[in-house]
Order: sequence, then structure tokens, then C-alpha cells
Amino acid sequence: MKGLSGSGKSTLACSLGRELHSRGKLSYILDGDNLRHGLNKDLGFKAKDRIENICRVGEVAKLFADAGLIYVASLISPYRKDRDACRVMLPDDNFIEVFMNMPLELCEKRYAKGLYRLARSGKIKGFTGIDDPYEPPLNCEIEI
Ligand code: GGZ
Repeated sequence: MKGLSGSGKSTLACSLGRELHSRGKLSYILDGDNLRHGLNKDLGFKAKDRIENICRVGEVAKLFADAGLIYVASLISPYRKDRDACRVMLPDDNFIEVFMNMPLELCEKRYAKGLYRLARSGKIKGFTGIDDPYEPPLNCEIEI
């Protein structure tokens, strides 16, 4: 699942995780924000770090897929090139790209953590959608 902060990625990932669990499927949610507290805690938000972030999550997803688990990856992943690299890395039937296509104004309105406000006031630099790019997918399987 890809999209801006506040677009509903994590909420949908959690619902999907619960649904899979209720159907007896083994699954795991790889959430960008959570992984940044552990596996990716050395990474920031410069382009180089975001690229490394999605690359690592792609590698973990590949291990999960190899083990027969369903992974649900929920990251902003702003660059098309990196998302497409994950697509190539993972077997075809293991990769369903979901684009949460929520207008920026709505994301800002819904978002509870206050980061958009800090970004608008210049206290956070390089916030996706404000002063950092988001490249919408051209070939996603699902758009919401
Ligand atoms: C974007 C940022 C930034 C900047 C902190 N830009 O919505 P959140 O707050 O709770 O989760 C977001 C999380 C984004 O992590 P990802 O690993 O998904 O990003 S990426 O795929 O681009 O590497 C957001 C918070 O981190 N956050 N600073 N500058 N999001």
C-alpha cells in the first residue's frame, strides 16, 4: 500500500491483516512508520534513505513470501522507480500494488499526528506532499 501520510494506508493494512487472520491465513504487516523504530531506525527521509527503506522492506517481503506468508507492506514509498524495483524482485502473483489516492487536503485534514502542520510551518523539512515529491503509480493493481 502506497500513498501520503494520512491517506489510510495503515488503517487499511490493519483491516486487511485482521481479515486474513480471521480466514486462517498467516500474514504480517510491514508498516513503514513501525519499521523505522527497529530495522530501519538508522534511516531518515532524504531520498537516499527512503530508497534504502523500501529496498530493505522489499527484501523482508521477499523472505516472507518465500516462507509462504502473506505480507502487507504499508509505506509512503514516494518514488516510482523503487516501487517498480520491488515489483521485479517479488514473484508476479506476490505483488499487488495498492495506491491510496487521497487528495493532499483530505490527508492533512484527517491526519492526527500534527506532522503536516509542522511541515507547513517549515519546522519539518522534506515532508512528502509538502516540499518533497510523491510520484503516483502508472501501473498499480488497485487504486482507492
Ligand atoms: C514523510 C515522514 C516524514 C517526512 C516523518 N516525510 O504518517 P506517519 O508519519 O505516521 O508515517 C510516516 C512515516 C513515513 O515512513 P515511511 O517509511 O512510510 O516513508 S518512506 O516510504 O517515504 O520512506 C510519517 C513519518 O514517517 N514522517 N517525517 N519528512 N513522512
